[in-house]
This record gives sequence, structure tokens and C-alpha cells, in this order.
Amino acid sequence: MPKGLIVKALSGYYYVQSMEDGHGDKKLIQCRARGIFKKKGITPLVGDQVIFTLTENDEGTVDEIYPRSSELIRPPISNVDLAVLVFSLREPDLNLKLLDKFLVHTETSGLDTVICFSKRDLGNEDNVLADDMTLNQVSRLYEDIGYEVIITSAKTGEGADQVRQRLSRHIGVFAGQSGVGKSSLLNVIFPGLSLATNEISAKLGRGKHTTRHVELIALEDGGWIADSPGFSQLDFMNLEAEDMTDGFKEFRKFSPQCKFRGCLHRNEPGCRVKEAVESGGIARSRYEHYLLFLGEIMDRKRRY
Ligand SMILES: Nc1nc2c(ncn2[C@@H]2O[C@H](COP(=O)(O)OP(=O)(O)O)[C@@H](O)[C@H]2O)c(=O)[nH]1
Ligand SMILES: [Mg+2]
Ligand SMILES: [Zn+2]
Repeated sequence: MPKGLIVKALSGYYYVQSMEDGHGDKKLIQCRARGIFKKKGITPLVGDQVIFTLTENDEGTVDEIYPRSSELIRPPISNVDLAVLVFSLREPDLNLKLLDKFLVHTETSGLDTVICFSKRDLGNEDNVLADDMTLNQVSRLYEDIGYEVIITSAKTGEGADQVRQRLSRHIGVFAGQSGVGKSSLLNVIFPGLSLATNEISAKLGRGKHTTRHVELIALEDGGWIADSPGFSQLDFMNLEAEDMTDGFKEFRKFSPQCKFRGCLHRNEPGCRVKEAVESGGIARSRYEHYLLFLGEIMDRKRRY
């Protein structure tokens, strides 16, 4: 029975690339999922490795799904192992609160994360960008936490090689607000992709809802990438207050030493996280965002 990878899902059909065809072969097999999945409440996802059988007219049926190594809800995609978070220096302005929110999601989903500060040509290292910090300070902040930071410009090509190398052999997802230059950057990194850019003004009317589908695009060197539009309205629906502290990677060094187990690092006595904020071991901007997100989860709890 042939093995394949679901690269696209659209109105109940799953488009499978057979493992027997070459990587990135354009010929996809249009499949339905077997009824058993629905009965079990399982939805096949883009990124799933599957066993399928061919039916008439070169169509197929997805018979089995291999265990997933990761699963994202929005965008709905499985087996992603690298998230590239794209944040522009300007247009739109650098938004560190949103970056920290994305990081909570990638951390709690167990993804490796690379941060791209894009549109470098619109700013330099001495401009104050966000929270009174310059590009150098912002980069240092996230590098000190342990994140790989790549500064890019689709206009000059800066950073493109570095991102390309990082993506090699992964299933990656490009995420970030619309307009930050995700598609433009991918086009520079992989000439020949020709993803549509600037879709906001070109295609969508203001306030219109778009339900764009996710699709995996084959990269020349064996990897796959999803250019995802749907990451923008992140909420913490599936997270508990205790998860939030895992979402802040640098807290993990301190939280085991907090006096109370399950410390939420607010006003508890003997909180090592708060102490680290005071002594500069944890950046204040990160801690403030932590408190904000924790507040969002608490509010949600009160409402339900
Ligand atoms: N100055 C500058 N503009 C860029 C850069 N990258 C993208 N843009 C522009 O930003 C807008 C949004 O880009 P797009 O790639 O569609 O963003 P996406 O929504 O994140 O995919 C377009 O008008 C691009 O021309 C860059 O590196 N520098
Ligand atoms: Mg785009
Ligand atoms: Zn604590």
C-alpha cells in the first residue's frame, strides 16, 4: 500500500503526494478519507503521513494516518518541526507583545523556533523600535533567551541564505502578522515559488473574512514549507495558566526554585522568577507580557 504526505486539504478532499514520486512532484492524488476517521473523530491534516489506496480515475482513499509528531490547530497542520516567526521592524511596527504570544504557542507546541526580524531596509540597529529598545537590544534579548535571530530584508536579500539553510530538510511554517513580508521573503529564498504578495490590499476588502487554505510547498533540498496566513488571531483557548510559564523559556531556569509548587509568579512569596526580573536575569518586557497573557487566561476562566 502506497505511502504519501497530505500537502493540501480542501472541501473534504486530501491531496496526497506519493512517496514513490519525486519530492515536489506536481502530480497529486485527490483522496477522500475513509469513513472510519469521521467515526473516530479524527480529521486528516496537512502534514500527515498516510497510507492510501488508489481507486478509480486515479483518485484515492486515505486509509491510515501515521502518528503525528506535532499538531497545530491554527493553521491546522501536523508534523511541523520548525516555526519561522516573521516580525517586521516597520510597516507594521515591531510588536514584541505579539512576538511573545507567538513564542508561547511555538514553545507549548514543542516547535523549534527561529525569529526573523524582517524589512531591515526600513530601519537600522540604532533606531528605537519597540519598548524603548533598538534592533540590537531586541536581538540580544531574544538571543540571550536562546532563540536564533535572523535579520532579513526581502528588498536587499539580507539574511535569505541563512533562513534557507535553517529550513533545509524540515517541515517549516512561516508565521506572523499579515504584511510583515512572509511571502516576499519566501520568494527571495526560493526563487520560482512566486507566492502572491501584498494580498491585503490586492485581494481582500477591508474587514472581509478569508478562509485561505494551508498548503505545503516542496523545497528544492527536500524540505517543506507552509506560508500560513491564519496564525494572526492567536488565542490561548487550549492553554491553562500553568502552561503559560512553560511558554516563557527563560523562566524554566528559575521556576523550579520558587517556594511554592505551581507558583504563577505574580505575588507569591519566595518567587525566584520575580527575583530574576528584579535582578535583570529576566527581561521586564517579557515578564510584563507574561502577566498580561496570564490575565487573559484568568479572564477566560471567569467567563466560562
Ligand atoms: N521595504 C520592504 N518592503 C517589504 C519587504 N518585504 C515585503 N515588503 C512589502 O510588504 C508588503 C507585504 O509583503 P508580503 O510578503 O505580502 O507580506 P505577508 O502578508 O507577510 O506575506 C508588500 O507590499 C511587500 O512589497 C522588505 O524586506 N522591505
Ligand atoms: Mg503572504
Ligand atoms: Zn514563581
